[in-house]
Amino acid sequence: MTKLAGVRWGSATAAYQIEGAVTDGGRVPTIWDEFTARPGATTRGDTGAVACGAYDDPEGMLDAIEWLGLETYRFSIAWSRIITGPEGQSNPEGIAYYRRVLQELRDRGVTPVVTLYHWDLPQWLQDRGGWTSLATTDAFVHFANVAARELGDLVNDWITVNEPFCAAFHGHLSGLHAPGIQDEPTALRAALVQLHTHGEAARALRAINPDFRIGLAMNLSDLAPATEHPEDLEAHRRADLVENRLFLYTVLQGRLPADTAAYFGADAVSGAVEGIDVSRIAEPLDFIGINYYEHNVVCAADQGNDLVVRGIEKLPVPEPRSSNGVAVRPDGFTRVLLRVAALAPDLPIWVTENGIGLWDYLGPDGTCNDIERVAFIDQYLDALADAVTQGAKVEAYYFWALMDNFEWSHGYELRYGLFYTDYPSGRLTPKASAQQYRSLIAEERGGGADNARRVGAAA
Ligand code: IFM
Repeated sequence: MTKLAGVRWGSATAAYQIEGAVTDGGRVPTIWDEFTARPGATTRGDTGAVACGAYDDPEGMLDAIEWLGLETYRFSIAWSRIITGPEGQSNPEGIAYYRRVLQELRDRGVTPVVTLYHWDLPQWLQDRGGWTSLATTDAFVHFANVAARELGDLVNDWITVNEPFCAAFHGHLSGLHAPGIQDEPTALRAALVQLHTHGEAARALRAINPDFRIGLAMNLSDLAPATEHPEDLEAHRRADLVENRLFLYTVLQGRLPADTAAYFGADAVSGAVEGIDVSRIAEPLDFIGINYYEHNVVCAADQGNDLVVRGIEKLPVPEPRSSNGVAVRPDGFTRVLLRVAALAPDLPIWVTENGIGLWDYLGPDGTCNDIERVAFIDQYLDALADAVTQGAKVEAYYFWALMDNFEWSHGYELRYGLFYTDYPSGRLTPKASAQQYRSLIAEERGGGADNARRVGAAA
């Protein structure tokens, strides 16, 4: 694995997915509290009310990080724990919680990367228009300023927004995510307001400390046309516009892809950019965060079967695939990284998420033998090495996730963790994949199995 010598090894989580304690510590309600209360919104009606209990007791999480020997840990801070309402008051209890986690990470030699927005918009902002309103940008910049001032002595690396595609198109078109709206022009506006917010927040953070490293995390999918027929090529282009180019090109180039108006319509585009200077979205980045999960083959279809992109059908995904039907295609990971590298050759890439959702379980001996995830890690790290060999400047890799957590509309059924979470106790058990990732990190950091014992706490 020496081709990956320069890569920093990490894992990731997000606030609503792990913290629980949604009414404690001065936290105010978010769109996910409201959404999960709707009948049928999530599998079995699961909510993030308890999750992994990381707010009440972060020790298990911190021990897991140390046991793995992670060099870096990516997590999000909940806007709703830091700013408690329209007047912009900050909440000392929320700030104290994150300071404690950050100090513990520092004491354990782990570099934090903090995501500011991982989908948990305060409900009071949703009530005033949410991601369709530029007032949300102002509120976010205020939150970013408070976070940077209160936590900036313990954090140098910031991610403004996570996966704006999902927050925009699943939150406002498919309706699978909070706030559960189903309207295409609204989704496009939500995408643009988030990108605009990213640019404004990046400038605000830099003004506070020019040494901060700032990026955003976008999920990009690897898409292939089913055939070379012009209709399928056009279907592929449409899917690529909505899932990839709208975000990637706009952030890197400061202009919308040329086919945006042809797909969404001129009126929707002019509504989406109202009050926004698109060129300012391309604020220079210190790194680009790439979350990679999806590979799909698409063809043209009148009715279509995609909840977001019109006029396309995604073909059935052959084995191997995750428990929720996502293709295991490491070659797609290589392609996505090389695509980004070709567009921005000098920009460091941080793989801010990569992982697989499985219906994991503990066997009678109390262990979780997640052989599919073990194979996944082997294959995807080979794919990462291929991309690096071909010129992708990858500096960091964060496995999603550190531990099983609240998987949005899938609730707790679908598990992504290296650690198995026992709900609701929050007890963590390392899966076979955690053992594997730990050994790999130890080897990469130099020192093989002996070092695995040194860098990790006792199991
Ligand atoms: O759990 C999510 C995460 O919050 C965002 N990226 C994809 C993960 C797996 O679905």
